[in-house]
Amino acid sequence: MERTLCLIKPDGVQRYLIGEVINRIERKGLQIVGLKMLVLSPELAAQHYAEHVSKPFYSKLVEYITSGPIVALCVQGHRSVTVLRSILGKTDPAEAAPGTIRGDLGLTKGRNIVHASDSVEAAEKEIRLYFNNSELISSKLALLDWIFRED
Ligand code: IDP
Ligand code: MG
Repeated sequence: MERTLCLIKPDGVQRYLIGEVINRIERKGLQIVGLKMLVLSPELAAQHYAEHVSKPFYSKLVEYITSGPIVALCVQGHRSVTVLRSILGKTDPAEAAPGTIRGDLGLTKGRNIVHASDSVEAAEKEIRLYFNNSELISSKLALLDWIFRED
């Protein structure tokens, strides 16, 4: 089963949206196999957002993501990378579709509540930044047969 990384960013935590985000992930049928709360160091933020280092918004982005506690989730399930990105919605919450986390709960890119890996390769790298193997659960959901059936 594919795995991906989700972060509930500092605004999501401060706005009491941890449960809301987790609820949407679980209701979709994806499984949370790793979960922790932490404050990102500038070093880990730089590793996480290395691809954006030359962007004009980079320093603000690092300030944002290190501004308070975040929740890191390792999420597992059928096509979880694509599915989780669609649950989140477009990067800019002003343009994100209603029904998505960003579309329903956010307004601007600088406060867009959540992160999700954008490819399987990125997911593997990002999961390793936040979790050791011993922190990830390998058991399957008891109800998986009722959630997932090969097309
Ligand atoms: P993503 O989070 O949807 O994958 P990316 O393009 O990877 O979007 O950008 C990473 C994060 O950087 C975004 O989630 C957002 O918080 C922030 N960001 C992206 N573009 C801008 C911008 O133009 N201004 C301010 N912040 C931005
Ligand atoms: Mg991204």
